[in-house]
Amino acid sequence: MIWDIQKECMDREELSQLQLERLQSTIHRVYRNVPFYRRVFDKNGIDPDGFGSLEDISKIPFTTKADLRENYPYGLFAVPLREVVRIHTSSGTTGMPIVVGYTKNDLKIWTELVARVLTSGGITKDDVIQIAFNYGLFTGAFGFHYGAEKIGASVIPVSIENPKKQIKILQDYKTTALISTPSYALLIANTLIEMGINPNSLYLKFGLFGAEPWSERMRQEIEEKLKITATDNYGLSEIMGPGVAGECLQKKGLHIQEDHFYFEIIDPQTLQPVKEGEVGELVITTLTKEAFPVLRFRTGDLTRFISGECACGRTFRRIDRIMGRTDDMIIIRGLKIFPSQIEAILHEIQGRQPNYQIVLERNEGIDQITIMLEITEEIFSDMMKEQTQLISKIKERIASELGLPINIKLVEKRSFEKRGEKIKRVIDIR
Ligand code: DLL
Repeated sequence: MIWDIQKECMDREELSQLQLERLQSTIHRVYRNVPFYRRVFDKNGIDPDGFGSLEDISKIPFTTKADLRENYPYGLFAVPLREVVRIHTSSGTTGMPIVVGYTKNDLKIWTELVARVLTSGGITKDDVIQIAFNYGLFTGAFGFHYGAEKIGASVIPVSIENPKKQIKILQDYKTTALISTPSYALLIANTLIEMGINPNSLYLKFGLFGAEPWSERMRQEIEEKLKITATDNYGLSEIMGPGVAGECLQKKGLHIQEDHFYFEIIDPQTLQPVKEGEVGELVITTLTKEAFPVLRFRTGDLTRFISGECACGRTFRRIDRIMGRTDDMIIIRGLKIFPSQIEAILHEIQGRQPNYQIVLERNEGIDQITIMLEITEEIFSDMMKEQTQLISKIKERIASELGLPINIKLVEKRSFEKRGEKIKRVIDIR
């Protein structure tokens, strides 16, 4: 049996009706229970009864990360704390974390939605799932854990460990699916190769990866090195955690869970909806959340809607893989650049997924950009010539393709190893 797929195959009209009813009830709930939203509605003269169609959502101002931060820790909860049965936080790479709560019903829905994305990534009750996300305040591990149990798979809650220990468990426990960040999966794959272990000797078939940006090239590298099918999973704690969107085995975009969330894509500058298929910032409204509902939350994540039907049969729309974050856009000397553009060039030159950090500094009023790039032991330990050649090749390519003069600093292998946590690519100390 394919778990619950019928729910993702709704007729569009029926879906819009369901979304509207759920939106109306969410609006009433937040107006009644969340002083922040009541103030927003009253200040803008918005009548909570004035939502006769989904398009009316455009009357509501966007909710930003700053709004959530200002209400730290519990200011935006729509239920009393005694109704809350679980608390997580956003990973908080910048500033204060955002505290999110779940009622019993929220956890039930979260579990169901994760079960859906696991199923769409190929997982069944016969799988043995190794969860290599950090168990803690981060939503990744617990989210996948309960979803996988709901399907009836066998869950191994390894959490983050050194890659050799992960590999021992992959081998001994006959793991069939790995769940982690893509960069950690690649670290495990590279460690496997260094240890001389043949990936075909493992039982691994599937990898569900997410929580940080990755590229199609990186997917291919992971799939080849681990001999698996790898799918992309997207989510964020402010909305729920993993389970917001996930790829099916077609690997042509991530299906969004439209019966529980309303998705918009806007131009981050004009704040108007982009044209169908254009890239913009993803905005999400929760439709069923009880403890921590949010209206028109600006995720900061850049993507686009993918049009057309998916061969898997799900009718829920798809978004493209996250292309970057609005706040990761590097604006330097008037040029707008995303780390993914630099990454693609590094990948091509090195022939494998690069491990790097981009440092932005200001020297005597002039912005400088330095790429700290990890290199292999061979290149690092000897051969000044090879190092110099590599540096000038990268400099030339970046100058000609992005029009940007850069500095490069080569660093030893594993300088940025983050043991499975999210990798931060841009350090701005200007
Ligand atoms: O990262 C939830 C999650 C856990 C998703 C496990 C998937 C798998 P946060 O820690 O709140 O929640 O971080 C959310 O991470 O706004 C994106 O910028 C980024 N992100 C999440 N998934 C992806 C992805 C979890 N598949 C923030 N591709 C989001 C690119 C992603 N970026």
